[in-house]
Amino acid sequence: MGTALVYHEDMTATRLLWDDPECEIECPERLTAALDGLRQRGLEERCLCLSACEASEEELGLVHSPEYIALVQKTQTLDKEELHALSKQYNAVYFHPDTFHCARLAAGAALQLVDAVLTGAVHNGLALVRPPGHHSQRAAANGFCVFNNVALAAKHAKQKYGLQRILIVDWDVHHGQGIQYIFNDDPSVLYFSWHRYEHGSFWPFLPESDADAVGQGQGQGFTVNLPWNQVGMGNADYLAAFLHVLLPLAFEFDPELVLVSAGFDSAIGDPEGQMQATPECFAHLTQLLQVLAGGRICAVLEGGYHLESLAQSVCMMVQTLLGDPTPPLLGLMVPCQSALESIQSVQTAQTPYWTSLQQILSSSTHSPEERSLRLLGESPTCAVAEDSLSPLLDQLCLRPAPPICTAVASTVPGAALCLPPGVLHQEGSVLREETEAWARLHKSRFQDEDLATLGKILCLLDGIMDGQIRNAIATTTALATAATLDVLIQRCLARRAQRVLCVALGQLDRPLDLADDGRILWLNIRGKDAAIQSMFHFSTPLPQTTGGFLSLILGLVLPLAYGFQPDMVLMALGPAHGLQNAQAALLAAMLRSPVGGRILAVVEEESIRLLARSLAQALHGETPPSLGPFSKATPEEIQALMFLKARLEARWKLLQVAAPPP
Ligand code: Q9C
Ligand code: ZN
Repeated sequence: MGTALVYHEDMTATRLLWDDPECEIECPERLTAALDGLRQRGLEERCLCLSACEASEEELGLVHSPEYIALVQKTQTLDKEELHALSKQYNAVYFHPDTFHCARLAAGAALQLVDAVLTGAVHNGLALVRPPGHHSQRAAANGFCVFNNVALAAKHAKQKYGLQRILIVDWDVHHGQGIQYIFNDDPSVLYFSWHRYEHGSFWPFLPESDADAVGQGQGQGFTVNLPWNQVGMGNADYLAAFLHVLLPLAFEFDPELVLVSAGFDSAIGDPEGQMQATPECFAHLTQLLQVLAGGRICAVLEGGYHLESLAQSVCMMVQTLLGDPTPPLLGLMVPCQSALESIQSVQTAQTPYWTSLQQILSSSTHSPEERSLRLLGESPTCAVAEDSLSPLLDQLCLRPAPPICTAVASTVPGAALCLPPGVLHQEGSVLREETEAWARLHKSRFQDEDLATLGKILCLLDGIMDGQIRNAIATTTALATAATLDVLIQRCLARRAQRVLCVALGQLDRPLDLADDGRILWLNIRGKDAAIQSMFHFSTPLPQTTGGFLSLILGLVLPLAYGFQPDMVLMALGPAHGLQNAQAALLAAMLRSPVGGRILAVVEEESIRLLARSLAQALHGETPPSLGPFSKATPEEIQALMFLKARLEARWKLLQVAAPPP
């Protein structure tokens, strides 16, 4: 099981044969640049490489009319003048004698990828294709697109595998109106697209690209458009869109397969998009999607016209599909005013159809007027920095993946834990004297028999901080959990960690001497009421509904974690933590993204037998099990969350979710 890469060299054959400044950016070098990038980083050889085969006419017929297919077929025999004349009948399209062959390979590649994932040959994959597909319609080429590769993939998954819920995430910077039209009234395909819109003044200039286009008939609520009304959207804006719009809907929808219209013209440097998101952002977007649909992700290349930016973004995505840790996200984690307004407009349009959004909005504590004033005062506007590209592309961090993925040190016999293969037992320990010195600081709270365990846990922590181990699970006696967490925090700081995020569940008191200097962010999930000690220390109850739990993770924990940018996450499950298996796994899986996987989970030993396996699987990169059927958050759960968000968002800007208009 791994990652498929579907490609065929023939797809570099089609190219523009006449002068056309609009079309010249869609060139063969796009594919060779992406592939060279994958080769240089040793990523291609880690994939299962599949050679693309042409889609059959019958397969093309899943989306396109017989007349249109015949017309494209005919272009094989046209001369340059005839090709040029035909091209002009469409918007932003060029034909080449090899277009039919390439476009059939591109569609075929998308179908093969779906087959590879749905037969279980691989977990996920990327089809590197030209021409792109998402603008293409039943009987029309459009925007460099000839056949709609992703729409064909969705139809194929429905028809051949009987899938009932498919999520399409279109992160290309243009609106994939072709996909929207094809599934407009189909509730089995949830289509999400963000796109440069500028209030309708950007190509393809369609009113139906706006947020109020939600689908029709049975399909209402299954088209989700997020129009960007300014250029310069960056990492924080894209993250906010995922955390506050796409992921809540996606969890509620519960897809069986995720298709990504993976256009990288939404990345920094692209002449079409003029956006600012750096290549690592696509690693994060990919990892966030990996918690859905059992990790079944099929990505198909769409746009992306800055060769260097495209190649790096493709590498970031493939690296993440392969399971490597995400590099840190650069930049201030503050969404811009215009992005917040766009997010708000989608929420308003989609609220009638999605329970998960209704709750965020209905309980907003701010009046709309107060809200827009505050946002105006606090949030920067988007701007494209002149020479921002090369430094950002240069400093792209490619930390090597640690040799050991997940390690465990347990007070409970290993056999009792049913750990998945590939998880290593930690035998090493730091020196006895060192352990004793740390324990002495907390004399009353460590028993003699705890010392051996503490030595091993400290060794795990060192392994993670030194890049030898990606992440780890440790158990402690219930009594020693708080003291252990205390020691771990101190040792992180002693080892010069800049920022440590502690997510403490259950009865774990905040260490008394915990510094409030911004180096520790302490979130305790326990008890009945939310409480705030400072901008870095607070607590909130554990929701009992799936809706409440998801809102806690997507609406609070992840925005805080991304805003804090920790070097290390300590996730502690103390006495009476109350987390179920699937909840613990999801929390661990999602906390990996903002910290590049560096999590040390400390679990009191009473619950470890139940939790160890799924926790280890999640840290190891497997998709967490389902939380079960979606249940609506209770008013109390929402109230607690809103209480915290309202007070914390002045410091933690990724928490911002704009209120609906009056
Ligand atoms: N400067 C894809 O990315 N030209 N197609 C727009 C605005 C057409 C983009 C002109 C862009 C088509 C797959
Ligand atoms: Zn595009």
